[in-house]
Amino acid sequence: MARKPKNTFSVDHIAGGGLVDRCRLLGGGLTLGAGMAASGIAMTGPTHADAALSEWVTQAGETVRGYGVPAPEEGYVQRALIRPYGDLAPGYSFSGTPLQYLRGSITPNGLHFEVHHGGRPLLDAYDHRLMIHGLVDRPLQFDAAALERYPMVSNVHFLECAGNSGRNASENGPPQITIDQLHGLVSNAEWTGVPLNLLLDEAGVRPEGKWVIAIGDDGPGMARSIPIEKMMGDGILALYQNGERLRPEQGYPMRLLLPGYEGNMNVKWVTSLFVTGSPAHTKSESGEYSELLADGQTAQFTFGMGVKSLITHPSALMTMQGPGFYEISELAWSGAGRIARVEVSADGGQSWADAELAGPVLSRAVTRFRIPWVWDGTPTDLVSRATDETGAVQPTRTAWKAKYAPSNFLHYNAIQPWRITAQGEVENVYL
Ligand SMILES: Nc1nc2c(c(=O)[nH]1)N[C@H]1C(S)=C(S)[C@@H](COP(=O)(O)O)O[C@H]1N2
Ligand SMILES: [Mo]
Repeated sequence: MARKPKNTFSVDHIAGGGLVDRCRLLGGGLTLGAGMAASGIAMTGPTHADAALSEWVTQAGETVRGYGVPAPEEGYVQRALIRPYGDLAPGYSFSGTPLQYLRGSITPNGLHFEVHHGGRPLLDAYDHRLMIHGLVDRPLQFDAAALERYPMVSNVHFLECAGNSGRNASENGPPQITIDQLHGLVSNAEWTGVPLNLLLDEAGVRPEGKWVIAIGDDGPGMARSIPIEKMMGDGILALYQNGERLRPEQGYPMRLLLPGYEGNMNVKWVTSLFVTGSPAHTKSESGEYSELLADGQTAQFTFGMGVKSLITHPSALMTMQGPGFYEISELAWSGAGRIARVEVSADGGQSWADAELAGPVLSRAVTRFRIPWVWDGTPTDLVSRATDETGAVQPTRTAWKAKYAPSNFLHYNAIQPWRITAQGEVENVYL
């Protein structure tokens, strides 16, 4: 049988704009040759084997070290620092995960996004206590050492700030900023800790105890009311993040981790869980984190984050390296469960193809999706749209805006189109 000729442009297009079937690409003998442009660098001159020995192979290398750090060449991979009020409120500060430089689904601990309402407290972790009190039979307190003796669980979950992507809600947009600045307040980690139901059961929640008011040991008086069912259901008192103890930025020595719930409910440096019969209506929930709706009403207690996806490669302010082959790579997550599907369009939403998911697809965790694409060099819009296992579909910006008052920017989960210009520039657009 004749072998398939190499370097032919025999791509099965599965939707408009150059989207390619990934099975054909990786399993079907298709090679990335001359027609595909994403080929390796042609070798010229002497091979490495012929060349003189490099300096570093003739001497001993560096010795072992106690805690590894990234290669110095990767030093530019940093969180985007965002200080809305500058020196007027230096503690009130965020940092965005540089999604444009990451290719997996887990966020390295040093790059997990941060939101501090009053700065990262310089607390005494050895003295730190968590109190469980209020409507309980036995008020209890725990330090981190005591908690080490309890059974723990490890689960991968995303955390997303309710304000993430909110700048896309602006009528003065679309903002031309990189994806870490625009969408970086989402990260994904494996959280290990003690299930909260163990601790609440030990304290003995009384039948009238329906809510838990959680307070952190930092300045800004962040406090949230959490339904007892969530705390008892899948709430975790997290002590570890991707295997090591929590980073100070993430709430060391302990934080709440409420899978799928908006970031601010995941109280860091948590020091008090006060069991009550009704919510406290703290300023964090009545003032800061309630969405003004189109009809003038306020949506209070919108706990879960909506279904969402983002193309990270390419994304805003990147420059394409000419026409030819690319892999479009993207992230998707939902506060309601697993991601069921992500569709991608390379022609501004006229036609769609399913992206391939890079498993495991976990509940309320970030999933990476990929789809091959051959760009013909003409201007086009790349779009992705996620659906979760409950059937919820990521809305268009127009549909999202119609729900809310013009000023609202919280819980922004609309689809994100990226425009590829003829010059290969990538821009943020509203479709
Ligand atoms: N005690 C305390 N908990 C807090 C905050 C805070 O400022 N203080 N910020 C909240 C907000 S708004 C978010 S989005 C998440 C961010 O978690 P991270 O910084 O670990 O990413 O923590 C929440 N928990
Ligand atoms: Mo947040």
